[in-house]
Amino acid sequence: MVFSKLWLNYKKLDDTRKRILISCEHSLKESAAFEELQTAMKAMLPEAIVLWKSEVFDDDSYLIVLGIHPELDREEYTIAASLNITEICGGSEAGLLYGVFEFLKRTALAGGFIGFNAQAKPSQPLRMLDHWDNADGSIERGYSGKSFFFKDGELLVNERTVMYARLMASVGINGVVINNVNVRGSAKRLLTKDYADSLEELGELFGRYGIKLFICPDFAAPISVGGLDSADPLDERVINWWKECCASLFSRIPNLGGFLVKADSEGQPGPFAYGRDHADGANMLARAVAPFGGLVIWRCFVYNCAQDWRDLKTDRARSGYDNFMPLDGRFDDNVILQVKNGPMDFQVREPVHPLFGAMKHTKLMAEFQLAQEYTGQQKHVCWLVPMIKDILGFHTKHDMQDDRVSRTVCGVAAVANTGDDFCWTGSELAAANLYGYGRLLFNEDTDLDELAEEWAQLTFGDDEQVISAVSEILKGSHKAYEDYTVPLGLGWMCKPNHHYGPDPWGYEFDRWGTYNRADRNGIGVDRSPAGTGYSAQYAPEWAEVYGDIDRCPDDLLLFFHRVPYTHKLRGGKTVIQHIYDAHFEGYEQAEHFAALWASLKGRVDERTFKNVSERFEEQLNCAKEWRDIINTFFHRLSGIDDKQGRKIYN
Ligand code: GCV
Repeated sequence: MVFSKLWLNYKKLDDTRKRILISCEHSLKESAAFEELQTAMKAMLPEAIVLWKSEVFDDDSYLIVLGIHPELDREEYTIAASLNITEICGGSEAGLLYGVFEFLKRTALAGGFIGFNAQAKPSQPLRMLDHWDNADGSIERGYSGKSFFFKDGELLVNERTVMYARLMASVGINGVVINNVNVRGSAKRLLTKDYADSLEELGELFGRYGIKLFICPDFAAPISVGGLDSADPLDERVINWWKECCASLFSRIPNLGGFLVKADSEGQPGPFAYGRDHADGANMLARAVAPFGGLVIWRCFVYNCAQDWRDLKTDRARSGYDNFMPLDGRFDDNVILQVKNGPMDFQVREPVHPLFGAMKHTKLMAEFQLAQEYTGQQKHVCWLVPMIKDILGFHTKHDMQDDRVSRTVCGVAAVANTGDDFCWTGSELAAANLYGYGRLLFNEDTDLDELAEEWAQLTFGDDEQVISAVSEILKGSHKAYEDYTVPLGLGWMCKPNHHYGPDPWGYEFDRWGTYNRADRNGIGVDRSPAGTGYSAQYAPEWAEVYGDIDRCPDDLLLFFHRVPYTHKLRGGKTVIQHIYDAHFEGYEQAEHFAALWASLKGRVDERTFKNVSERFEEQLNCAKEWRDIINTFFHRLSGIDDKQGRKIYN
């Protein structure tokens, strides 16, 4: 099995010491923290021997003391490092492991042992990755090969899953959902004895790295695997079926964290079929997992996906709030509602979901998508971490002490961008999303310039030119992608179904509630109070700003308002001129990034160079399509020329 170690590919240190001494209680010798340290030290100091609790401490030794200090929080750590001795303490084995990874990271970046003190605990309690892996080995919206969790219906636990757990723990992930929220095929049987042994084994492996295992159950399992004729959450037979199912599941898999559920959404079964609501459905499952400390994470991605485009009143953006806000306060304590970052569906630009901060009596989690479904499918570089940071830092203006999104949630999840290809993420550069996501959730104040450089150095080595080029590419990539694709928050100008490449009217006459309403007079969707009323779902301050065409931020203008092409943005340009400029400039940026990457030939290894170069070639072809199709589309509709007279095809 050949796969990259990504940022855990430790390089040799500039140090000649002959002995690494690891001192700890006997019980910690079996811990992942100890093992990680051992593995890393062997790679960093290949000539040294690694010993446990040795007495021989001299000038030729480096001593690392590991301990558990219960007065620290469970996932907290402290590090006191010097040139000869380092002491790492955790509030539990998980905290200790995070401390060890932090020590290793700083040592790797410095190229040798250094003196520093650190104390940290995660900003977010729940830091999850959701895999959309199907039991047959395919991945919904997967751009990195096949699943490494499933093959032909079988659940895999092997070297690759061990490496996965190490990588995830190293950036602080503490919960992983292994299967698709659309539960298909054999995945419906995950609840049965068929998967008992492999789930137990995977659960144990994850547990060793501080990661809870989650699965997506089929809401209709009482029918699909239980043989009942109903999945009604208020039916006693159904309730008992789930209770028994969970009792046996949790007794077999002690490290099971619970369930993630997509119900009544895009064809998935749910409580609506029985005239029940989402609180009925979620609470029924929550009561079945509660005796085992389990959680039910219930998704709010519920909307009418059989809409008529002629219907101008129904607004998909409203649906999450409309469905769930009236249920605030009705969910059990162990239910968490998982809310996508925006009201539509992981577009390159959307407003923050209005449920954050609004549901004051319900636990919420934010959901992002590292899999770049709408952001270039891991062929285009699009570093999403700055966007995630902005959204988590967004002030909801709801009446609360700290109104930032990050403080209104008890966790964050992201759809994973991994698969079984050599580099895990299709493009080697897409791993920066995985790394940055985890690090940001652990420390939401992380400096993004440093983060980009740190990832580049850990991944590609110490060459300054490589680090600076790669971090420049990452940092500018989201803006460039937004510029050459969909303007001003409009969304949905991609090709239907697979969502790659431009098609300005691809979703215009469809059933998904995804319309831009472009015509010769103007563009955008009126979601102000005079339109669909969506803007009123925000706290009053934002409702006023978003609802007012003159105060709405430029980058969301067309999400909230319908305007003529000659409408002036707050920055002074007309909408149409902005569209032309952004598309030409975005493409030029992509060209600049490709050239920067090309300048690294010979400075990164040949395979990596080829992997990224091929994707840049594709990115440029596709970006040119976006530029020319979108510019031409709007030129034809508006009849207004580009002031700079650049080439637009007619
Ligand atoms: C897993 C979008 C994607 C679907 C995905 C869905 C969801 O609609 O295109 O593939 O289904 O989101 O988040 O449930």
